[in-house]
Amino acid sequence: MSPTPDASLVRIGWDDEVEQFAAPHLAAGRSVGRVSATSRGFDTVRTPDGDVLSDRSLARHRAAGLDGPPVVGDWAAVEQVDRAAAVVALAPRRGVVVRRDPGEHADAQVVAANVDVVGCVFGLDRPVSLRRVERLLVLVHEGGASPCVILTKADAASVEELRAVLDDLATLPGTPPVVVTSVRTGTGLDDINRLLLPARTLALLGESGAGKSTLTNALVGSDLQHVGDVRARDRRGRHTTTVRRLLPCPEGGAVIDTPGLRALGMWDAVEGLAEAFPDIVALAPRCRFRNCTHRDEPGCAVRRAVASGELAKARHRSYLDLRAELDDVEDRRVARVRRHGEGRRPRPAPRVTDGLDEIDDLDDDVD
Ligand SMILES: Nc1nc2c(ncn2[C@@H]2O[C@H](COP(=O)(O)OP(=O)(O)OP(=O)(O)O)[C@@H](O)[C@H]2O)c(=O)[nH]1
Ligand SMILES: [Mg+2]
Repeated sequence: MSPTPDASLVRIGWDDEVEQFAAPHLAAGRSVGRVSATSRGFDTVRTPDGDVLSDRSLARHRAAGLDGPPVVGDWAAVEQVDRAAAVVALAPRRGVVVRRDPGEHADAQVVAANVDVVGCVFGLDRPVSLRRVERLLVLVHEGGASPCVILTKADAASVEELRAVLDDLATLPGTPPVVVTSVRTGTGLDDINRLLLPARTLALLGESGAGKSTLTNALVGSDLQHVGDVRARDRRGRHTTTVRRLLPCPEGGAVIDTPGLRALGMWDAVEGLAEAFPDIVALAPRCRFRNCTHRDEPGCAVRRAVASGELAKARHRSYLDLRAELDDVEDRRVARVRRHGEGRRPRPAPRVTDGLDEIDDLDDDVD
């Protein structure tokens, strides 16, 4: 019979699948917990015996057949190696956030693992770009988590401004759930708390200054995360958060706070693209050519829909841009595989970097 699972881990998502992964490790005297922070060289793993600092140089992820080192949200088995601790196995990941590594454009970067809901966070103190929302949705769909748009700082927007943003979001087919919040007035916090129950994981993604850490603090009920003010000129943030961190919430569930995204490049998100653009997918069978790219082919039903006003021009443009970016990623990936003298598959393992690598200035490549 397996021992009773630790209540604090059950509250942040320990379930039967994790139990299955954990059983042989526990039997072998290792501890199993959830990665709550990653930084250069060390990963913090929350275990029933407290936080364990695992030395990444000792982690045996390659030997254990893992794609890369642990990321925040992973369930990990930790072994004592001499006087240090090392992660020796990771549970299969469900619901990941993967983007193109901003430094290495032919690599993937897993941002967080075992995520149930991704909150795409936008501050209402500055314009909300529908194109950014679309881009985030593609990424979230591809990773298998549920998307949710979180509009923060409701107290900083007029009723008309809020209405305009909500109307814009409503034009997206299959509009994701939208939650409007303000930490000043408490608006929407109950709704977010409900997303976390009973033991779900919410990852917050968005630009610097959007209010991710402020919201995290409100959800965990304590000022654990640093908060920075935004520039008066353009309401941009100052990249206050530099590492990803998973924090348990008092009622159950966990929130993952992440550094502000400067670059949100696509990585292998063809399925995510299709899910985020069901309107274009629905039109495609009416194109003359089965492999129509909806760019300039004759008899293209998508372009016809744009001409007739059935499909917004900006949405078509957005689709084409994201598609081109994915093709570019694929070309680079294939070129890399060729350079390494392998076949097209299996693809090279995504390289995983720690949160500090997010700090590279590609701020404007998103819109
Ligand atoms: N008026 C108002 N301001 C808010 C609200 N939430 C956050 N802010 C402010 O927005 C600014 C940025 O907040 P942060 O939580 O640091 O933003 P962040 O998304 O974590 O930023 P990075 O860590 O840089 O990515 C701070 O000055 C907060 O006080 C809100 O609900 N209302
Ligand atoms: Mg922050």
